[in-house]
Amino acid sequence: MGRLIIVSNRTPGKGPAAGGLAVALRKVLTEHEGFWFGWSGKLVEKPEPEAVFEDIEGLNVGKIDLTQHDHHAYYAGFSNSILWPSFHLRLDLATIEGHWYEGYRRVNAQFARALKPHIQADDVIWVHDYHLIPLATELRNLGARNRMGFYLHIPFPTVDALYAIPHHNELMRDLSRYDLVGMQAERDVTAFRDFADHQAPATLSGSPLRTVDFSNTEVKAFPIGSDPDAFAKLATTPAATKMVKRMQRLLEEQALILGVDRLDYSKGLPQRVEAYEKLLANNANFRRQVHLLQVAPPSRDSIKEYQETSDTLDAMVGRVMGHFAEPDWQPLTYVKRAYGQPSLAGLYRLARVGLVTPLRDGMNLVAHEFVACQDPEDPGVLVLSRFAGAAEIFEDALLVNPFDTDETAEALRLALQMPLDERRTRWETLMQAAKTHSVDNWAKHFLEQLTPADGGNKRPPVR
Ligand code: ADQ
Repeated sequence: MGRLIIVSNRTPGKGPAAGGLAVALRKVLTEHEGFWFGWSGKLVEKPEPEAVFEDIEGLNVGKIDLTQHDHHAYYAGFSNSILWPSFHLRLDLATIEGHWYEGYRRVNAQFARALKPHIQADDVIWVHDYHLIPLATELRNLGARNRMGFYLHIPFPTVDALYAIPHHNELMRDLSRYDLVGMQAERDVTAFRDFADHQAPATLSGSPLRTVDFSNTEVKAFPIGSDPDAFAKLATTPAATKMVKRMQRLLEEQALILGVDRLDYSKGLPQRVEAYEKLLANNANFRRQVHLLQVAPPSRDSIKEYQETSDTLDAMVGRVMGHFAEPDWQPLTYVKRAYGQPSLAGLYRLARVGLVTPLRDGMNLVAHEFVACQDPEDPGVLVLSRFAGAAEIFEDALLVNPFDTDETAEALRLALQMPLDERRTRWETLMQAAKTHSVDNWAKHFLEQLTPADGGNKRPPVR
């Protein structure tokens, strides 16, 4: 294959990469040359039309600036107030403002205009996530005939939720301009096919344009993962061990139940606290024996629905504390900030239960990281939402319906009382799955599929 161009909303910054994804893609880029392209993070009054290229710790990065007005419509607006809630089946939390779509398309067109002059004929382009669905259309409009792949990090919506998104047909046509569309899970591919096979009948206008032709687009599940070997190592480093020791002193003999999430309504945090409340209410013997640590740094807090989730969680945490805390015992700790990977790895290792209960999630890397950090001799138990993509590969977790807080409370009880033999057997299978689905394998499989030995088809420009 030729060079690889990775495009995402934000380009990676300086310093240690925040997540496994950035590390894995960085590795792929060093193998294939090429560059990473995206928004610089800067808002300016009049962006330069040309991208600025910079070497960031050996990685070639092309960036553009955006206007505040466009960025708001594209990011907080269409991407995160329409696409994110709808794709997570939270139509009740979607806000629809018509002009956001224009801003979304404007930014995608701006990305394409700045990127096109840097594309060579045999470059392969890999576009990431829901912010950039129209990018292939915009690039093909400018004459690009390269192989292009798109990876959706979040779940694909059911047909009805998709129909609730303004301009959904254009978005689906945009997806048909990619050669390969990668999804997290089989359920997402099924939902996509459901749309492709049963497209809505023409409405009043009867426009024949309503049918989208996917005959040149391959759609497949490529479940993402973590770097389990790196996390396993990290979990026993001095930095991780320091965290473990400090926590052990605080916890004394209590079993730690751990939640780690961005503060997002899709992560099911209020339901999780409610399940914990039920565990304590139904099993008085667990009081003073267990402790829930929920780490949840705020995200997207300019969006009203995120602030509301934060307020709801504050109130629930206060309720559980008020109800169960004693002068010398606290049932839970809620920390609203992010931690570095070494500290997280230590917490994962110490936890008796990893509580990962999103209402809906593309994959959920916290589940992978938790599994990778366990002590093989004395592993903790993963309680996992069946609505996370991770449930398709971690069948040996205790799978729960996160809406059913009685069921989650019962899973917590089983996890806390699970005998060592069963914990080991389950963990071994989970760790095997985490290794099979490592982030390196994910990137390798996606790129192999995107770049067939014969070079694949050359698409004609759109116009
Ligand atoms: P996210 O919704 O951000 O990602 P997730 O996969 O769970 O969700 O987490 C991403 C990363 O953030 C993990 O590496 C985790 O360690 C880190 N993280 C989360 N909370 C943290 C905290 N409190 N402190 C420090 N680090 C924290 C989107 C999709 C997911 C999909 C990923 C990758 O929503 O479904 O798994 O992309 O494709």
